[in-house]
Amino acid sequence: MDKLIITVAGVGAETTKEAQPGLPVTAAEIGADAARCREAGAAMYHLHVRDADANPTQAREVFAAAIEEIRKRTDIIIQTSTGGAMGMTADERLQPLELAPEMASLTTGTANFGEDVFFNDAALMSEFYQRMQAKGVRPEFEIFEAGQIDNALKLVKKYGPAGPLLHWDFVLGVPGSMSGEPRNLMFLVDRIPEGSTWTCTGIGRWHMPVTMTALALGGNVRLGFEDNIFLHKGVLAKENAELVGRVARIAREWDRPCATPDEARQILKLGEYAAGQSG
Ligand code: KMH
Ligand code: ZN
Repeated sequence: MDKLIITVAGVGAETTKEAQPGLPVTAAEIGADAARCREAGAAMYHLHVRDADANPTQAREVFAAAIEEIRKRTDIIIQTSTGGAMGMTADERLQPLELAPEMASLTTGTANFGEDVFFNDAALMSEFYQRMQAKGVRPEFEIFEAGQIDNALKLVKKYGPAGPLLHWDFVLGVPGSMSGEPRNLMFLVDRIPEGSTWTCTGIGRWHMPVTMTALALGGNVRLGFEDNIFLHKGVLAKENAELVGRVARIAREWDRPCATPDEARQILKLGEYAAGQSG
């Protein structure tokens, strides 16, 4: 079994400082957070950024500042969000790709998201996917519902691969979408092609059930304040690294040490793909 890749979704677009005082929002705070998470066992950082008022933004220059602060401090893999926040346009959401990050998230389908709808129609998905191919950015397919796997596979069939393997992230427990029951994760993992790599995250109370199921199945895990702000029921985590440390500790007890960022790059075969390559 490969080493465990822990991804930290440390900022998100929906979590507020009021709800989680430890939420990193400035570029320097995000850089320091990523470095502490890396020390605690994380290999990847799923990056959202905030403007001066701590509101979510997809502005390229705000991403650039956060990436610079992360890079000053750590070698963690940076995966920029193309999901952004509810109601953003496709053009806004695409901006961080201009910085040619190592990876970026790509949701392949529309999903109910609490009281809102996270909009990703066929035209948007195709455009995002092809833009990632052109820039040599590895997509992480963010799957909230089962049919989104089929949509991702259709993109690969139509436009060609965007890397030597497919990497998936199952996001379970968003109100309005698939829950984090073990049987749901097992069903999704069963449907992705042989040779894929995958991670998963449980939203809110689903954090630990999804994490433990993933460890049992030999998958990877994502966690952090985008997805869950609590260490225990009613007890806020002090920082993202505290959540990383707990999962790293449990995994070690199961003889599954954490991958370093470079080990994760090898497992995911990052870098084995040139910009503009397809087919
Ligand atoms: N903020 C959510 C609406 C992503 O990063 O790609 C979407 C999201 C997905 O966070
Ligand atoms: Zn996100």
